Amino acid sequence: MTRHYEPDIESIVSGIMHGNRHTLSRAITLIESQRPEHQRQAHEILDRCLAKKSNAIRIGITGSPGAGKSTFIEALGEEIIRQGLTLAVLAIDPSSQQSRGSILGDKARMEKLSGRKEAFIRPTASSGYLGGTSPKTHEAIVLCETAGYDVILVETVGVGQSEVAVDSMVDFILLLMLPGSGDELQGIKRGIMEIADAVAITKTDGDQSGIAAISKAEFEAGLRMLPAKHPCWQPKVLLTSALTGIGIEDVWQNIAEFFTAMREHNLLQVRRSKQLNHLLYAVLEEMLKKEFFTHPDVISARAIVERQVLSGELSPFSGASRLMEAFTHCQ
Ligand SMILES: Nc1nc2c(ncn2[C@@H]2O[C@H](COP(=O)(O)OP(=O)(O)OP(=O)(O)O)[C@@H](O)[C@H]2O)c(=O)[nH]1
Ligand SMILES: [Mg+2]
Repeated sequence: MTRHYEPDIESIVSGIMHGNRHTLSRAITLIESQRPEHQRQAHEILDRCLAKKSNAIRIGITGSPGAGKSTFIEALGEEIIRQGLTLAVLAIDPSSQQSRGSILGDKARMEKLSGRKEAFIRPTASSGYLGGTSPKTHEAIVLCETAGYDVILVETVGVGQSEVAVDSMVDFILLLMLPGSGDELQGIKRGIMEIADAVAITKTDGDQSGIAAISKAEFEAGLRMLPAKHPCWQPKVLLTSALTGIGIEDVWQNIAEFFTAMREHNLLQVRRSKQLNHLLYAVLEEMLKKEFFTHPDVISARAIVERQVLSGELSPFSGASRLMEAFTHCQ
């Protein structure tokens, strides 16, 4: 069976290495597939791709639904291309988690960018993950790097926990906030602020500029209260508008400064090692879960155990142990 797929894998790997977009897309589809044989092929492709060194930088763009992430990426993408660089955008479709956003919508919002040969845009389904980040996103990043893109941008919706996942796979996190959202600092956004390497206040055009200046001061004060994420870096708050282009160049400049500082302090390599370690356990966790829930003995024991737990006959703890026993008995 393996032999049957070998020539295919060979040509896929070679296509990716030569920057063939169609092949890259096909390989990402394999990564996203739930079918075991596709997973095996994807992992074989990834193994080969990981062997190729890449100097790409990985940037996560996060923010609430409608904060302006896709439009911002379109503007930042133009700036990146202007710098003579290429970019891949992994836009995570939040539609399965939230009612807003759609794959088609994102493609339309990045219309200009998707027409550029220097840019590769790939909307991906969030497949039930909070904010859409899963090991699969990390794997897609690796493929885009192998295809030779200089900058990888990952768009995720900020819904609390998801940022922690995206933080484990990118080097720099840009948090996009709407003007007047300073009060969100008290609640859920605090966690996001802790992992932000920069905050961009979006849509500071029209009559928003006054409110934006107040928000900037609020976010700066908020950031000062937080422990440093990296000893060599103090996150900044920048005023931006994807509509007028205000601040977009400054954001890119800030990102470039970050990477210079990280390289000077040898921290980028440390971060990459941590990312690989995280991927190892994220993939392992996926494999274990799949193995567990598809095990025939677990499947047949589940209905009984669930019923017993719900009727109070069994505690959830004993129920979980019972399922575990069903799983490990036949190993
Ligand atoms: N005035 C103004 N409007 C903007 C700007 N950027 C985005 N918008 C508008 O804000 C709305 C949402 O923008 P998107 O880029 O789709 O936001 P998003 O964060 O990607 O949204 P989701 O992916 O659905 O979470 C759209 O109607 C945009 O036209 C800006 O800089 N200025
Ligand atoms: Mg979007």
